[in-house]
Amino acid sequence: MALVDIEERQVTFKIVYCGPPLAGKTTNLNKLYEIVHAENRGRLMTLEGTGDRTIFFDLLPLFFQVSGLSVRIKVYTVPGQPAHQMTRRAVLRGADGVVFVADSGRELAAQNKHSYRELTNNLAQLSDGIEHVALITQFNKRDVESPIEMTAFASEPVEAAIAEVGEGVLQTFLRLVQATWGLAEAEAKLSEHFGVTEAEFAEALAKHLGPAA
Ligand SMILES: Nc1nc2c(ncn2[C@@H]2O[C@H](COP(=O)(O)OP(=O)(O)OP(=O)(O)O)[C@@H](O)[C@H]2O)c(=O)[nH]1
Ligand SMILES: [Mg+2]
Repeated sequence: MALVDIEERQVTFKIVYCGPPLAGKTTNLNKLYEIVHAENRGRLMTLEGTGDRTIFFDLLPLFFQVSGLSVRIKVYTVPGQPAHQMTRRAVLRGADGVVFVADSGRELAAQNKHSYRELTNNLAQLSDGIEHVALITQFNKRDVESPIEMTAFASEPVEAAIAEVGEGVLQTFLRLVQATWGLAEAEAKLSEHFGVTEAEFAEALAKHLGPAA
């Protein structure tokens, strides 16, 4: 559930990038950092082990204002390597929105499925119910030779990306954050408390976190 502070007029969302090893979770975050206006982001924290592998998590804080409401978005990535299952659970705790980054490599279809199952199991155990978390799948690495078909794992929305060159990165993120707002609106009546409609939020989100001029 999003952190809603009515007196301070502040909403905080936690977004987590999950998915199989080397699918491009950290690459998404790096590109997001490059794309977002400097005044709307904090420091990008990455914790990598050998060979650029995430060992704990990466974190990018983003923020903007809409109609006097302060919106803070904490964006995390989890480590994909099998050994880090406990870390993934810890980072996922309290997530309001999740991007599942699937790898489009043909030989990786089974690994995607396995990782998606682990994610949904974790979400079911960690949250009040998986339906309280916004979820989107991004099929990354669309540049590989004969990429796998883009089919949702359940009924979640799907986006294509080539994160390495920034393609689809912002689109995936904005769509997920918008869905996250939608869930929080349904549960905490944000528009009533803050006088910000879903359309106003979407406009401010795209304006402030969109590509730097
Ligand atoms: N061909 C191709 N390679 C990509 C793309 N996005 C990322 N990569 C490469 O995939 C590798 C893994 O990327 P990371 O972002 O570190 O993957 P990760 O999911 O964070 O990996 P872990 O933290 O170990 O789980 C790197 O060599 C990236 O350059 C893409 O769109 N296309
Ligand atoms: Mg990583």
